[in-house]
Amino acid sequence: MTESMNRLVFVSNRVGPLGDEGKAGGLAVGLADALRRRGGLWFGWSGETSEEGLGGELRSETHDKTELVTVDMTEEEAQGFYLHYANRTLWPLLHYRLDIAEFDRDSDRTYRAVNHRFAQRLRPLLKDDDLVWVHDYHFFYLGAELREQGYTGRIGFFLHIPFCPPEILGALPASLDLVSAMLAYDVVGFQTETDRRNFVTYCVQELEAEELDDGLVRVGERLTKTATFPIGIDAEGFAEFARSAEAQEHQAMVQGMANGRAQIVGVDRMDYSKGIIQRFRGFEQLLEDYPETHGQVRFLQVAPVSRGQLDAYAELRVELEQLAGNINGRFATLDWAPMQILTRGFTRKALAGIYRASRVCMVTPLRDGMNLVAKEYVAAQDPEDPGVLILSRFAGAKAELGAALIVNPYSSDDVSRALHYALTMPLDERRRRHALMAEKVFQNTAARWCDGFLETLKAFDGGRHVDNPDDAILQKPWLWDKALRLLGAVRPG
Ligand code: GDG
Repeated sequence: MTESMNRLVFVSNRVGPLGDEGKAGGLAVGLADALRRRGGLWFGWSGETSEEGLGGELRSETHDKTELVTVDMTEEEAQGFYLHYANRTLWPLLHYRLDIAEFDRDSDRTYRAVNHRFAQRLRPLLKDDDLVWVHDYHFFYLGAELREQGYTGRIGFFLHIPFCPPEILGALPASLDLVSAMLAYDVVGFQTETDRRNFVTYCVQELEAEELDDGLVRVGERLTKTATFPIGIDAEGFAEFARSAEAQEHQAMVQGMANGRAQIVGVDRMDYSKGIIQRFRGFEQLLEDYPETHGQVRFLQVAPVSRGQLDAYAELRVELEQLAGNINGRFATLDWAPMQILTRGFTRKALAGIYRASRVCMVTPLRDGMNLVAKEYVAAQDPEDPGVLILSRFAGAKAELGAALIVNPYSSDDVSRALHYALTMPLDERRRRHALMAEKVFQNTAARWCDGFLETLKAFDGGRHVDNPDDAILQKPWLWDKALRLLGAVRPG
């Protein structure tokens, strides 16, 4: 573990919760674990809107060694920045969904303005030797903005979601500005090598960057370090959850409902990237192709509603509920309903019990940065009698969990065959596959992810050969010229 004297500063769209009863959201789960151990400052949006918005009062709460500082947005800021640009433009685009990504100039402006105002509010809280770690697709421009406001300390960025190939990213009208601004960070981290490569390829093809050894990318005088840091979970903690009284209660409940049938589970924020519709079709295909499974299996999909204000998400919910209804209508008998969908959330302990009660877990996203559910399922199993993980080839987790049954989530045949194989897999094969996956999950934890990123950030000073901070701008002529000139054009006031 890193013994660092530098204060840790996290920036992410939403901060907390630090407790284990937390809401759905992989980023919160990973960061809360890291901060509980190391302490520091966590800065982000309060989730509230007010008239003053980002110009309003900062709210601060202290939990042990961690200070959570939040600020509101105005309704307009929240709409343009969060609902529109982050979730209607960047989220689909970076998940390779050019077909549903929406591009418009106003939300692009609001997104940049919000990044600018966040930097203005954060800047006075920063000390020169802090390690500033900015998270995710909400803050591509924040590092460049902090630099412009004179911050010369180390700033790293980690992208929790995929980074799409240049052929797709190029459709974003602001892609040049966005990638240029990313180069203001000292370290840019990705979940997988595929994501990192897509980023570097964009830099080389579109920004005439030079790719050097050790993940370094040079554009003009500017050096940026790129690297992969696959995020993990607190595996020991989660395994303990799975043995807790609350977990056992839920395990017993699920097993009682299954009534001797093999339990299949899916757990996802309700999001089109998670491939839940395709998964339902794969399950339906199983019932069609293998009639002997009738009355013998039960599929539970836990899908807490997220981003419900967006049409695409509201429509997804309707479609999923209809599809589940159709499958039940088609195959159910008087004493058996093949599937159930629950749109409420559970505590993490309850979730651990549900995982442990399930013979098979389907993690079949169409595209996913990592997918922590896959790792949680592995950690929650009884190693003597473990369940089987079915994992999409398009989840970042596939790089570490190759011992899962890997499927193409778009192919109902593939999913149905994998399900059948999982349901009939002998105990020794289940144990063997589980042991291989558990080794990774218990080794590559959230703590290791955090330490790995911070060590890299602390060690790297290649992008900051600046003796006199006043010279900083002169040393990055390309960056300032190309990226910040454009930012300047949209800055409020
Ligand atoms: C993003 C990236 C990346 C789900 N239902 C409940 C609940 N959850 C928790 C799960 C898990 C988390 O939510 C979901 O994490 P994922 O990693 O699967 O997905 P995203 O939310 O899309 O996260 C992803 C992640 O960031 C981290 O970098 O892995 O690729 O998309 O922890 O357990 N938690 C509770 N009740 C629920 O009902 N308490």
